[in-house]
Amino acid sequence: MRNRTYTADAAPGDEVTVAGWVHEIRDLGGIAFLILRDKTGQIQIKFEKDDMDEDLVETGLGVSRESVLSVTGTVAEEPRAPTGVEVTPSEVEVIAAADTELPLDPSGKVDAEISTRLNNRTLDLRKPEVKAIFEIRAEIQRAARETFRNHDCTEINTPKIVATGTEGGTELFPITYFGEEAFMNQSPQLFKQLMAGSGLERVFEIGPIFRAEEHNTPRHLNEATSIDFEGAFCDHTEAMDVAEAVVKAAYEAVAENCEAQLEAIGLAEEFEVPDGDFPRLSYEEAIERINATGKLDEQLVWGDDLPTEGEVALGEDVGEHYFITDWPSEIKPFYIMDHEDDEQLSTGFDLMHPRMELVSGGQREHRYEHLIAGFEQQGLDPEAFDYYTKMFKYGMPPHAGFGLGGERLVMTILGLDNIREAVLFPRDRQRLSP
Ligand code: ATP
Ligand code: AMO
Repeated sequence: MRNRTYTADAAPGDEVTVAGWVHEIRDLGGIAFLILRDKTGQIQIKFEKDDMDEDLVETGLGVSRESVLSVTGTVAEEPRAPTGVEVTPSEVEVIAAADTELPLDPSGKVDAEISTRLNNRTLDLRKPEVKAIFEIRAEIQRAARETFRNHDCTEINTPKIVATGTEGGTELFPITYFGEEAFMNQSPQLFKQLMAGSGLERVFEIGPIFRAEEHNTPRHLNEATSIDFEGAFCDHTEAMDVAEAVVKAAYEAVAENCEAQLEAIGLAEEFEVPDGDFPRLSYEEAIERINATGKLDEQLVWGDDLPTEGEVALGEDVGEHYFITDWPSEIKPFYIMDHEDDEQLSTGFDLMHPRMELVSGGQREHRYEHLIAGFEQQGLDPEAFDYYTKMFKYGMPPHAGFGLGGERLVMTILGLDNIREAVLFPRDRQRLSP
């Protein structure tokens, strides 16, 4: 609508056309108020029944809640109105009437189960506190893009239909590709490495990853958004610096540019940007500290992967974002490089939020013979990865990178209980539509 004014921009004295949804109608008899809602807020429309055209009053007050309305009128100051101004209408048009039975109450007066909300996302996102999550998510992605660009990275897009997996065979979604077996990609891992060896050198991608994980938890999705980085001539410590910069930039951007959204979610007062460098603990220190908390039934020993309770215990102990470095080589993937002076120790790292893992990364094995040996050690057939491995024969520089879970970043920044709150249309074991 060419002449539409957002409700937040309607100023006293203006003649405006506002359009949006009927949030509420309060009929007090001789006077009635319609609250109209759009993406910027709400505005009161005043109907003085005796002084107004009958048809206009009937149209305005006869509509059902959540119908879409356009109202033309004059804006006046009114201290008793919710936003301090109100519109006296001269024209009212019902653009799209809503059923009187709604599956969900967008005014938020009636609580709804998450499944009802996800089944009716359009209505759910009319609630300011839900909409705010996705405005913040967009801001976080914008901040990530800007940070990568400031680190000389080029944004890339890699295929999501692939011939081979990289992050463990059990988590692949198989599909049929013109009669051939193919998979939904679990990670842009191999493609971003191929680009680190190309003329682009430093790349990033924000895109979907697909994992056929069987478990149903508040922090796993079967389709997630991965924020990936790969840089040529980088080691794992530089990759950690970039990961730290992206996470901090996300918090800073939210604090600076999303005041209204934080307000809507109820976080404006308590929102904090992490300060200082994120501590870097070795895996060995991490298991010692977890054991010292006494919170696990069994003590962890060198070589164990960290169980969820271990991550939680360590998160409570450290109390801020932290890295875990120098993991045992055997529990990191084939593409991660070992330390030169100790083959048992990898350059792999994780960046943890006190609540959960956010990032995995490391320096990559760029030496052809070592890479092939790594495949064999993990029981993978290097032939199947020929498209990848052969590029390591034509001048592959040392490189490092990471993958950051986009929804986990939003979830931890906003303190959301369930990762599904950070996705418009989540994919989990029970949910394939909408
Ligand atoms: P009736 O006599 O049929 O009850 P009325 O037209 O006389 O209706 P008012 O006394 O003018 O109603 O207002 C009813 C209520 O609405 C009051 O509590 C008043 O404070 C409130 N009110 C009046 N005008 C506005 C306004 N522009 N914005 C918000 N609240 C208003
Ligand atoms: P990893 O498998 O650890 O590493 O994934 C990286 C990050 O992605 C997020 N993530 C998920 N988020 C929600 N639901 C899931 N099912 C899910 N799986 C992963 C997590 C995790 O830390 N190729 C490597 C990265 C690299 O080395 O560059 C990889 O994919 O936040």
